[in-house]
Amino acid sequence: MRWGRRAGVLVSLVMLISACDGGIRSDVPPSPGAERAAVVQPVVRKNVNNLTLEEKAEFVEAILRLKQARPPESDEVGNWYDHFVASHMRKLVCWTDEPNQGGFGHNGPDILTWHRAFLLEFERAMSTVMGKPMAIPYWDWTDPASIATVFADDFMGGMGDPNAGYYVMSGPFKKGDWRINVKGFESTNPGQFDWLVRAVGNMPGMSTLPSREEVQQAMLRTQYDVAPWGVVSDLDVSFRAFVDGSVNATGTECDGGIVSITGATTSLVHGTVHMWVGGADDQGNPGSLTDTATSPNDPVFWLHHAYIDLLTETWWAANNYQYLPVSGGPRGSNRDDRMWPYLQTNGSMAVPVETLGYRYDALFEIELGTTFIPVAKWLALRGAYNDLCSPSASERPGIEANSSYSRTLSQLTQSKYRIPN
Ligand SMILES: [Cu+2]
Repeated sequence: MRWGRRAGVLVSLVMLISACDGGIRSDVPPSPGAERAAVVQPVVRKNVNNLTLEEKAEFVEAILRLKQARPPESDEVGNWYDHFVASHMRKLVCWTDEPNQGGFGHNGPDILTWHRAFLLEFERAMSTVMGKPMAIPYWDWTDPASIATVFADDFMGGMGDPNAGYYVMSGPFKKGDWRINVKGFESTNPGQFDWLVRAVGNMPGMSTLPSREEVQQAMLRTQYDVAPWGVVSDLDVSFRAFVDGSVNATGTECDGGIVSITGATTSLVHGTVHMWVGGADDQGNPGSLTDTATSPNDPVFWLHHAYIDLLTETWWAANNYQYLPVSGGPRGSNRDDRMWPYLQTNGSMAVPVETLGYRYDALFEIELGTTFIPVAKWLALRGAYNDLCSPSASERPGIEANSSYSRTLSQLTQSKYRIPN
């Protein structure tokens, strides 16, 4: 056992060393975060509930410092934090203006790979401004106890105040302190708010967070993704589409210069959390986390996407790090396509997170009665059970099986907001 553990450490060391020259690079000067290469152990991304007061304060401090720091030189936005918001928005600018734009990083297979790279760039930027290795914590929103931790004044600050236009009025990112500079296009962001808006749970049909059961359903999907590799991909098959979360979408369109989804009636996992936190104000204007393009304006974005990345890692670890499509997918979404503006390919992100310099304090596990078991073991057990006991049971349950998916959003189409991703 002891030897095994040591051998494991050795292997991760070798992996780390071989990953040293494979850090995140982009067309803009890279975040000067070379520290990662010198770090022997991967940084640990912890559940927000497991953070010490000091760790919470440091995460907040890193964000505040980035908002004060100069951005990478070629970027025209005012500070390093806003560089990330602008960079996220550029991914969603409709094709035509940038021949090398690549994929959209949303609504398709590259959402999980591009955001993995995006979080790594952010983590390195945090490490630079803090002068030490930093890790993004994650928010397991299936755990009701986490809500109080996240929306506390010593962390992400309060939920928006309904009597003050749903502006965040307390904590480090409150109105008057945390200015929104990158506002997105008016077509998808009609509010154009100067401060953070969290109309939590105020969007019709989006009053509850995704359940643990919903996440377990995601873990049952048998392929990373499936043709036609987009918002209409089969939710019964595609892990990516299920986690991405657009239900009944008919396609995407260019709306005021930004890519947006058409036809979605409700959402799952990832999209639901965006809309639960951001919500919509009483006039239907999207809150900060609701507006897809500029959603990193709300620092909750990082906690949410770290958990999406944890779920991705969980599924990948149980499915041999499968990435699809290998070829034939939309621009930028194939395995060997670059994740513009990063130089790396989608496939380079479909690897154990330790090789990228971080790990999670735990992966998602399946709840079975009073115990929790790893997803890979559960899939194996399930397969064995199906083989032995009921041939017909090997069919995966459809999403209709769970009533929590039947939320409808009839008012969605009448409102100004869009399903974020
Ligand atoms: Cu995004």
